[in-house]
This record gives sequence, C-alpha cells and structure tokens, in this order.
Amino acid sequence: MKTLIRHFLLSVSILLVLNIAVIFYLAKKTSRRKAYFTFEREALQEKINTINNRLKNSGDIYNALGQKIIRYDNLKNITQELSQSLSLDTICQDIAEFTFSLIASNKGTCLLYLIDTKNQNLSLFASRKENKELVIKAKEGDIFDRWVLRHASALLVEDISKDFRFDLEKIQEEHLRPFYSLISAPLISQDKMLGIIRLDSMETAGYTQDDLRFLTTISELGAVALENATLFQRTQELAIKDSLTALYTKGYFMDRLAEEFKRSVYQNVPLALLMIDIDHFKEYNDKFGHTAGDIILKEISFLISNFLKKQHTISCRFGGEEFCLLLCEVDKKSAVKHADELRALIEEKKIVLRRQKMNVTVSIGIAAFPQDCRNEEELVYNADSALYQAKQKGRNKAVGF
Ligand code: GH3
Ligand code: MG
Ligand code: MG
Repeated sequence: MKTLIRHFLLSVSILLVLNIAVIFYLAKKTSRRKAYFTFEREALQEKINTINNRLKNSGDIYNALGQKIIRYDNLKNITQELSQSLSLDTICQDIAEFTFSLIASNKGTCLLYLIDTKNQNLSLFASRKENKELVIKAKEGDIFDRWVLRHASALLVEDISKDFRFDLEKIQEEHLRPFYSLISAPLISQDKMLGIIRLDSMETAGYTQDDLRFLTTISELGAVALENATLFQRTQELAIKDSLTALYTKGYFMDRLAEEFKRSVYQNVPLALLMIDIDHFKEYNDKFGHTAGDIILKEISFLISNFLKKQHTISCRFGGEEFCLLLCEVDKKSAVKHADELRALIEEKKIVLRRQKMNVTVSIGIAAFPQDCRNEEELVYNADSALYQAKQKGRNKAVGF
C-alpha cells in the first residue's frame, strides 16, 4: 500500500513538474510573440507615419502648385490690363493693386516709387494699405529702397531686426509705421531704372522666395508698360511744347484758352491775358548772335512760366519773341498789377551774353474778361493792341487795354 502511495505521489509530482514546464514554455513563447507583435506594430506605425507625412507634403505641394497656377494665370490678366493703358498714373495704380492682392492677399502695405528724373530721387506714386489710417513717412523711399536702387536687384528681408545689412536705428528713424519683413523689386526697362515696387508685412517671414520671384515677374511686366507710357507722354509733350523754351505752343494754348474762356463765362469768373514781347530783341541777335538770342528766350520763358506759380496760369510761346500768359480767375485790376511785377522781375534779371551782364526788358499788353471782350479771339486781339500801345509809350511798360 505504501509503495502504491509513493508511486502515486511520484506520478503526481512528475505531472506537476511537467505542467509547470509546459506553462513556463507557453508563457515564454507568448511573451516572445508579444514582443514580436509590438515590434511589428511599431514598424507598421512608422510606415503609416511616413505615408501620412508624404501625403501631407503632397498636399502642401499640391496647394502650392494650385496657388502658383492661379498666380501665373493672373499674369495673363496683368499683361492685358497693363498693355491697355498709356497713362502713367493708371499703370502705377494697377501694378500696386495686382501686387497687393495677388502676393500679399491685401495684407500689410504695398508701395510703388518712381524715379524723379529731375533729381534722381525716388518719389511715392501709388500705395495700397491694409490699415487705411497708416501714414507713409518715407515718401522718397527708405534704407531698403535705396539698397534695391543701388544694387538694381530684388530684395527679401525676413526679419528687419536680424538682417545685418541694415541699420535698425536708421530704419526706426525713417518710419512711423511698424513692419517686420519685406520684399522689393526694381522696375527696370532696357537697363533703365524706373522705380521700385515693394511689399512689407507686420509679420516676420511674411514672404517667401516664391513671392519674390512673382514680384520680380510683375515688376518686369510693369516696367515695360511704364516705359511705353513715358515714351507716349514725351511724344505728346513734344507736340504741344516748344522745344527751345519748353512753353506750350500757340496751337495748344489757343485750345486751352477756348476751354478756360468757356469756363469763365459759365462760372462767371474773370480771366486775364498778358501779351509779352521782348524789346529790341533783334538788336541782341545782331550784336551777340542767334545763340545768345536763344539764351534770352529761354531765360525769359523760365521767368514767365514760374510767375504766380500758386495761381492757375497757362503760358505759351506765341511767336518768335512773343509770349502769352493766361491768368485764370484774375480780374483786370490785379492782372495789370501782376503784369507790372513781371515786367520789373524781367528787367532786374541779369542775363549773361558773351560774358556781359545784360538787363533785357519786355513790353506787356493786358486785356481781360468780362470788360474787354466777348470771346477769346477778342481777348487776344485786345491784349495785342494794348501791347502795341506799350511799345508806343516807349517800351518796358505794362499797359491795360
Ligand atoms: P520791338 O521792341 O519792337 O519788339 O523790336 P524787336 O527787335 O524785338 O522786334 P522785331 O519783330 O523787329 O524782331 C524780332 C526778332 O526775333 C526777329 C527774329 O530774327 C528774332 N527771332 C524770332 N525767333 C527767334 C528765335 O527762335 N531765336 C532767335 N535768336 N531769334 C529769333
Ligand atoms: Mg520785340
Ligand atoms: Mg515781336
């Protein structure tokens, strides 16, 4: 019996050990599998992340491409719009409008400067602002615009406070309005610098290289349109301006006189005409030569065209050494007074002819609406008669009709 019990216990023990071994084996196998699955899951997750990233990048590229297509599609409209106008002002407004809406989405500020040919300085011509209250202090450009002008190349500044090329103190001196980033491109046509188009933003890194590339494309198209408009304007001016004195020609003046006369009648305002003739001009020609005569004509024209600048005046070269000055909304009494001031101004001016200082004089005849005439022809005729009287009275005189 005892042996039986011992055998039984041994069998049970063996069974128990076997069971434990099986359980241990199974547990180990399960944990290895678990580790394997965890590893697999992580690998899969990584693959999913990579695919997601690729999808996101593709989405970004897709969006960027979409934006590019929209932008470049708009270039067609810009080209069309710009080629339809020959007015400098309209073209500048159009360039600023396109740039502001297409690149900046109407955020920040867009400024367009043209080079003033007289002093070679930049001069603000058109602007678009997100904040309408903003004051543009730098009407002749700032440190960034001068950089673009000097280098004749486009500029991207992501953060003005961190760009070593520009002195922050100077920037703050020049501006009332804050901005942190900008892009700017020169307007160049046939190697000639015409101006600058620029965008600035209240955010740092407000523009990308792609924005700059697009701005450069717009500036190239804009520059061609501006050059055409300038040439057209110059051609028009040549037709209406006398080449020696830069005063209006007689034909153009007569058209303007007719307009102003009509306006005076409708609005019941006075209008006065000064007919000016250089005294003994032929003698200067004979003594000093024709070129010296031309110098006199230029000097006197300059004085006439700049006289009473604050008032509405129109001046012209009426004939050889004869000029007209129309004083709009000026009555006869004031006109006679002004004519004598002009006469004295010319008399006092020293004109150098062959190293000799000369005092050239003029005679002036004055006629005015309403008392002296019923139409513009009578106005001219009567001013001329008054001029004849001024000559009769001994020259260097201003005489009213
Ligand atoms: P008066 O005081 O009576 O006006 O005498 P004047 O000598 O000024 O007048 P006149 O009509 O005898 O002479 C005008 C001269 O102007 C004759 C002409 O040769 C000259 N003249 C006309 N156009 C030009 C020009 O473009 N350049 C030059 N240098 N002379 C001109
Ligand atoms: Mg004369
Ligand atoms: Mg004359």
